[in-house]
Amino acid sequence: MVLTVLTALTNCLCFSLKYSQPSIVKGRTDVVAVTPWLAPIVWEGTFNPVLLDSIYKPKKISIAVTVFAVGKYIMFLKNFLETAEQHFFVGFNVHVYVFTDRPKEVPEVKMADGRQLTVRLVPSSKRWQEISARRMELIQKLIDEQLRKNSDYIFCLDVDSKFHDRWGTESLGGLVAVIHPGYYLDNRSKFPYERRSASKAYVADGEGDFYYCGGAFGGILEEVYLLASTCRFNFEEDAKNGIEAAWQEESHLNRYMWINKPSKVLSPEYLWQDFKARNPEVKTIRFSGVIKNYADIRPNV
Ligand code: UD2
Repeated sequence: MVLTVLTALTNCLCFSLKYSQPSIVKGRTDVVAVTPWLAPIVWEGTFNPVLLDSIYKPKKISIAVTVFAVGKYIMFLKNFLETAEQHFFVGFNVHVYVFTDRPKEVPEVKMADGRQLTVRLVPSSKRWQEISARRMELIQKLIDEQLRKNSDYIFCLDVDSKFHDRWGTESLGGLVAVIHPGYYLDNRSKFPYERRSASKAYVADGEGDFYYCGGAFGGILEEVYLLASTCRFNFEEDAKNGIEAAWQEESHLNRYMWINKPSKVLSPEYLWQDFKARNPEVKTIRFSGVIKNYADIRPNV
């Protein structure tokens, strides 16, 4: 009994914290903070970061991050890594896996204790669609070969992006998806899902919950493993039939999340786009895609 109580106390530091009393009748009223399947939708003002960190800190969790920087996209890596040091799971164990064909150009970025970077070599490609889509296969392999030994959670992020504000323990969950900033005010008939029924990424009219980003997703290893292996399988099945989904792996991810509902949904604060003006409900931007000239950086148009 004494042992049980002691274990419970060391599992959370929150008993020693003073924080405002939570309410179930007062909170944000301008946004929806829960999906119809009861997954939280994370917005600024819906969580207490200090409380959450105090719950996760004693668990000594480890977070893996994958980021692909193939060809000219290597130019985005420095900013991504430097801003991750300032905002992404600060104070936690983070292991960044950089996939690149240009290992010599990986910048030196000073990382805090408990944080490290590993470079994994990948072949170059003449088609950006292939680079983007092959990420699922390489994420699946990384989990198989490496991560089960040393990580609890994984986030898979686009490199042409940077952090501006906290992205931390509030984002942890089984299967985590980010709502795309471009479509969250639209009717689902406008979502750019794959609409050809011959594709394994097909989402029919009148179906789908949200439009999610291909540029950020994550969760516990086994959930992301299932997502990555399913999307990879479906992508390859499509290829055998001469089909490439409208938005490559993003289309397959959207189909997957429709069938397998995410257990946590991150609001567009977690992947905004720098060219877009901020909407009033977006109180902070945590991570955003930088403005880029596709013609300059992609290997093909
Ligand atoms: C969207 C998605 C992206 C992906 C793509 C469809 C967001 C913010 N972005 O962005 O994740 O789903 O649509 O395929 O949701 N890359 C390289 N080298 C290249 C090309 C791509 O390393 O030559 C990597 C890099 O990590 C990049 C990612 O692939 O961040 C996605 O490519 P993108 O940013 O060009 O795709 P984009 O802007 O169409």
